[in-house]
Amino acid sequence: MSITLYYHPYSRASGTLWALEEAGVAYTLKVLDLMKGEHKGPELLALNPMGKLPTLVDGDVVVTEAAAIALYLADRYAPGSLAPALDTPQRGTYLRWSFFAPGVIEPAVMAKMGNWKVNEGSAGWGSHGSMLAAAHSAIAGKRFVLGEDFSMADVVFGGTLRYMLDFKLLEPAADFLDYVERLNERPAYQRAAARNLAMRQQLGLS
Ligand SMILES: N[C@@H](CCC(=O)N[C@@H](CS)C(=O)NCC(=O)O)C(=O)O
Repeated sequence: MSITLYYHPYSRASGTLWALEEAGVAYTLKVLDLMKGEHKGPELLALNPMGKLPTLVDGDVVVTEAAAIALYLADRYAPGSLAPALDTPQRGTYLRWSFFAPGVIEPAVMAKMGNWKVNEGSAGWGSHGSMLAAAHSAIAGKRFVLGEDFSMADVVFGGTLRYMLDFKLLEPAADFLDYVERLNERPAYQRAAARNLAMRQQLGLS
């Protein structure tokens, strides 16, 4: 089986590269130039009708959505370590914050940036303030989302926080910064960051 990640270094696929490094699997990057619109070409559209990155192909399996890809890799290649076993209480916490990142943090931040007028009771992401309170609670008094143990939920949840902080889309609260600092110490993250940087340089982007 071979794994291919459709990728661009300035996309969510850069976070998927971290997930792949954590999972410790071999993979090939297929670079699609977002500036040239290559992601809207027939090759990617046949795999992902959204024409978006990341898209992962693992043998006959196609997985899209950055969070789904990360959870897939953990279940498939690191069960019981990066993904808590199905019958453990940690599983609920693991899923909760993994879904919270794309389902609540991302749209709540977009809603605030775009000044969207929505009914907060109907919108799944609620209010920006309640999203923030919940996000702080996820790591309160803990090293990682599950407590002492790092998991793929940290790649998803923590990766989202890192992105939001880097782009100044979230206030740099001390607990968020400390948590991201802990994540940045992971050797797999450092390998991914180095590869993302090398890819940007190779593409003449930095
Ligand atoms: N919901 C998707 C969003 C993917 C997404 O929006 N990717 C961006 C790059 S970060 C993209 O491919 N944009 C190009 C486009 O839509 O034209 C996920 O979480 O993976």
